[in-house]
Amino acid sequence: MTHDWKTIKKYQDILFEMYNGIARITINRERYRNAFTPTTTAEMGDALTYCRECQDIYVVVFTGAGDKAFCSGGDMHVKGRGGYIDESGKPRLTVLDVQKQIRSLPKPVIAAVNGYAIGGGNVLQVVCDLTIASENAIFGQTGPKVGSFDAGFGSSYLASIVGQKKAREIWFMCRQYSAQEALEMGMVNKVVPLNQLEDEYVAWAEKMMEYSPLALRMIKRGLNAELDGQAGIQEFAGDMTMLYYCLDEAQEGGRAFLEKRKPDFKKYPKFP
Ligand code: S0N
Repeated sequence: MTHDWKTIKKYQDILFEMYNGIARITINRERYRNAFTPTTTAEMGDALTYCRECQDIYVVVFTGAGDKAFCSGGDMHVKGRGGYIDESGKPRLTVLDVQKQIRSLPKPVIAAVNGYAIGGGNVLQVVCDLTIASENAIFGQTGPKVGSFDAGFGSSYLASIVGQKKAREIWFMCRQYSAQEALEMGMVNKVVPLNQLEDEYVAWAEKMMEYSPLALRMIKRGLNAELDGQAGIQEFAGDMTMLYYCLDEAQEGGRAFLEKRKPDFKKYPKFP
């Protein structure tokens, strides 16, 4: 079944749509197996910023246009010295910013992998919180073969999912893996026939939408914090501060300062 997706905003390289609290970002470069350029990643970043701000969006889905590819990584046509060359001639590696935005987004992100997830395209699905793949999906890294690599999330976060030996195999051997193999190594959560992919990710998103957004947010923060060092702790602590600011105890401090009196923190409950 296809759902009644409504366009949120029009872009050049992506589709950005919404259905029932779910935002869907589709890389729309089918001609190039949905490879991304700096324009594509800038648009993905802009859409993710919207998703962060919008109160009506609960879950974000990434997918690719057509039935052949989710994403084939950086577009080789614009790969230059120092990065992928943007329209003004500057080299950029802006997919890294998109990866950070996905991990930082306080809402679940699902990758709906509908074909090849190769190179930076595989890293993109790896950094999403959940991955649902169609049976025709194929996963792999090509970096050492084509003169690139992602030694950040693309390697270390991958290793935290599939294990160090398997991550090294994936990168050193540049093999391609079937959806079933990806499932067996824990790189995807579920495999379904291609014609059931949309129903499946909508069902997963709608199930999560029945649950407490704040609980999901804090779980995501905690899982990230374990791996992301100080940057992860900063985000986790930021959300703790947000929650603290919701308490009367936190309000008392600021109020007392403005009223030029000593704060009275003793009246607030202390849990054992
Ligand atoms: C995906 C593959 C396996 C699909 O094979 P298939 O189905 O046989 O199709 P093809 O005939 O090969 O492709 C159809 C047309 O699409 C073009 N095309 C495919 N992929 C790309 C691409 N990545 N860039 C540009 N064009 C692409 C083909 O050329 C073909 O066009 P025509 O019809 O004109 O011949 C197969 O296509 C494949 O292997 N593709 C290459 C995949 C690959 O190697 N990707 C890795 C690219 N590198 C990265 O992703 C770098 C990582 C990265 O992005 C990064 C890392 C760290 C820090 C920053 C960055 C950053 O870039 O920002």
